[in-house]
Amino acid sequence: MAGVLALAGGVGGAKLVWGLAQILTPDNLTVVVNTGDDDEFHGLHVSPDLDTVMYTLAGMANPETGWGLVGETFQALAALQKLGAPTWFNLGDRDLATHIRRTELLRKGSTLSHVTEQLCQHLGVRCRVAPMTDARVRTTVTTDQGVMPFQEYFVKHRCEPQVKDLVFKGADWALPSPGFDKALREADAIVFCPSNPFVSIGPIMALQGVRQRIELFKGPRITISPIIGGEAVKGPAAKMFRELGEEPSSLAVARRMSGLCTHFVLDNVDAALVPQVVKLGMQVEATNTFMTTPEDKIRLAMFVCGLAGVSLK
Ligand code: FO1
Repeated sequence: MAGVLALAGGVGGAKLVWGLAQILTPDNLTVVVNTGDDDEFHGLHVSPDLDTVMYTLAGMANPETGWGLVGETFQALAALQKLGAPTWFNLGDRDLATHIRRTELLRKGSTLSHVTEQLCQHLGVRCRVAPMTDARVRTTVTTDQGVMPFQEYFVKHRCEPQVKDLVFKGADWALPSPGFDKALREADAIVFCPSNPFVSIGPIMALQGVRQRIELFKGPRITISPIIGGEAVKGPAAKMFRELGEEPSSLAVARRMSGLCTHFVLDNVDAALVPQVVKLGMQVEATNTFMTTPEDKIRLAMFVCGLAGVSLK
């Protein structure tokens, strides 16, 4: 049984993934993660969304930020700063170990899929976690302040520049990773976690053949809207909608997912939008999608698995 294929970006997606991992057996959950945000810092390959998902599943994530490790220190970064290195991207001491290990294995010829599998195994993550692709795909943001790599836009400029366009460099030729490919063939249901539709789900959909394969997928395909009451729970999704010419709402998310999804889950506060989303051809459900406590995450995961018709642990 292949169960659920969950597609996720960083913090928001990781919360639902954690809930799914509590209620599904490990062989019934494959998590495929955006790698368009990946970048190199201090010569090290950093995969922020993969690490957010991995640390969350391992119970090691920093609960305040959602990314990085709990109880982290930043002595290496302070030392790098003293040596004149740019340190706007906050890499913690223990987090650096992940990037050193990943970079070493990649340099020895491993794929990002294999490295991710190894890291997850050592951290005790039991479900399958795979990068969206083993090829190099990089999200670049065209803004009123110029074109910049995603992390420069997100962290260095705190998402302040006005977004004019997003390009997923390399995506046209990038094939889905072996784990993604297998899950697309074998999963019973696909879940689009509540991640940024532009920069988390967008790069995954831009990979060669993926959109078409999801459109043709036979089982339930369920999106959980990352927009609640016109605002993103975290991150720049709402701002991006505005800057790219649309009012942020669950309806705007649903329009982007129309044709890809069979089911759309929005928050109770957006229940008035249900009839308009139904017109887009999806089964629509309203529930509490705001996740803070472990119970919230498990409850939403159970709701989603109920729609997906997958059996629980
Ligand atoms: N996000 C920030 O807002 N500031 C940071 O300094 C930062 C450092 C960082 C280090 C490692 C890592 O895995 C993630 C990190 N993130 C940081 C999060 C990351 O930039 C974003 O969450 C994602 O790329 C967007 O999903």
